Amino acid sequence: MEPTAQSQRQSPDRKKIILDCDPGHDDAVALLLAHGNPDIELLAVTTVVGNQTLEKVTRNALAVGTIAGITGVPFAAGCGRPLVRSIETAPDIHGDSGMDGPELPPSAIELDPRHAVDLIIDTVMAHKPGTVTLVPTAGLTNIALAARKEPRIVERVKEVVLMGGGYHVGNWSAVAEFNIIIDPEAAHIVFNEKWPVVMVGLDLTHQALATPDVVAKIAAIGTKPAKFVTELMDFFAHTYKDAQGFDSPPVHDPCAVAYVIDPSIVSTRKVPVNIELQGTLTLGMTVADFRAPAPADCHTSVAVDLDHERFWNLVTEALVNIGEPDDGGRSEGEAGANNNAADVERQERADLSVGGVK
Ligand code: PIR
Ligand code: CA
Repeated sequence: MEPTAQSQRQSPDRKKIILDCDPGHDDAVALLLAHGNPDIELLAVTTVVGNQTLEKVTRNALAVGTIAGITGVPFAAGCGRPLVRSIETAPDIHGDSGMDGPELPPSAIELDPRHAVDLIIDTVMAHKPGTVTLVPTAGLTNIALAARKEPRIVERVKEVVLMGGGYHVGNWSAVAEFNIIIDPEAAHIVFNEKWPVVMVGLDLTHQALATPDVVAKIAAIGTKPAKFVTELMDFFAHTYKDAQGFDSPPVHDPCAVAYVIDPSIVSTRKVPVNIELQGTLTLGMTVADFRAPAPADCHTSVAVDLDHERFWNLVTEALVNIGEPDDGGRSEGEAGANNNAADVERQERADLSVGGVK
C-alpha cells in the first residue's frame, strides 16, 4: 500500500532533539529534515557563530524556519564568538550571507529572548532524563557553555549526536574539520564530558553527496521548500567544486539528524576520541584511538558508513511531508500534519521518484 500523508503523521514516541546550528546550506537541510520527519520532535533551534557571524546565521535560521512553516518551536541566538580563539567564518563555501544562493524571505518567526545556552539548559531540564538528544551541527561553543553553566544537563541528555571532526579526514586543515577547529576548546569540553557522544564526522558526511540524480528527485517534489533546497545545492555545488574539487557537494549536517531518526542508516564504531589543543599542524584534530577494542567505559563513537539511498529518501520524504506551508495546507505547525489532496499527490509523485527502479 502506498503511504499517504495521513500515515506519515507523527509517531507517538518521537525523538526529542535540540538543533544547534550555523546555517549554512547543509544546516538548512538538517533543519528541514528534523521538521519534516514524523519521528522527530524538534524542541528548539539554537544558533552559534560559525559559517558566518551570529547575526547572519541567526537570520538564516529564521528564514529557513519561515520557509518550512515552523511554528511553536523556540529559536534562540547563542555565542557570537568562540571560547578562546578569534572568529573564523567560511565565506568561500557558504558565501557572504552564510547561505548564499536562494532569496531569503523576511522572518515570520520571533526570536526567543533567551540566550541559546539558557534555552538549551531550560529545555533539557524541563524534560525527563534520557529523553533529549543534542544535535550540534556547528562549533561547540553553546554546548560547552551549557555543560559548564548547568552541569546537571550532562547526565540528563540522552546523547550528543554532532556533525564535526573526522578520524581520517580534515577540511579546514589537513587533519581538522571546521566545526571542531573553530572552537577546539569547546570541542574538548564536549568530548570529555561523560555523556554519550556520536561524532558524525567527515569520514561519514563525505558519503552524503548531493549528486545530480538526488537534486533532480528533490526538484521533482515541486514545492517551494524543495525548490529552496535545490537552489541551496546549486550554490553549494559550485563552491565545493571551486574550493575542494568535489563533483557533487557533501551535505554534512542532515547526516546527524538522520542518525537520530534511524541509526541503521549510519554505522558507527565505539572508539575513544579526543581533541588536539596543542598541535602546530594538528590543532583541532579529532584523534581516535583504534589500537585496541574500546574500553568498557568508552562514551564516544564515530560514524563510519552511510546508506546513501536511504539517507536521501529521508530528506526527500521530509520535504514531501512539509508540503507547501504557504498554501493553507499547514495548520498548527505540526510536522507532517498536511493532509490535503495536493500533498497526497506530491507523496505519490515522490514515491515514484525516490529510490525507484531506474
Ligand atoms: C562546510 C562547513 C564549513 C566549511 C566547509 N568547507 C564546509 C560547515 C557545515 O555547515 C558543516 O556543519 C561543517 N561546517 C562541515 O565542516
Ligand atoms: Ca553547520
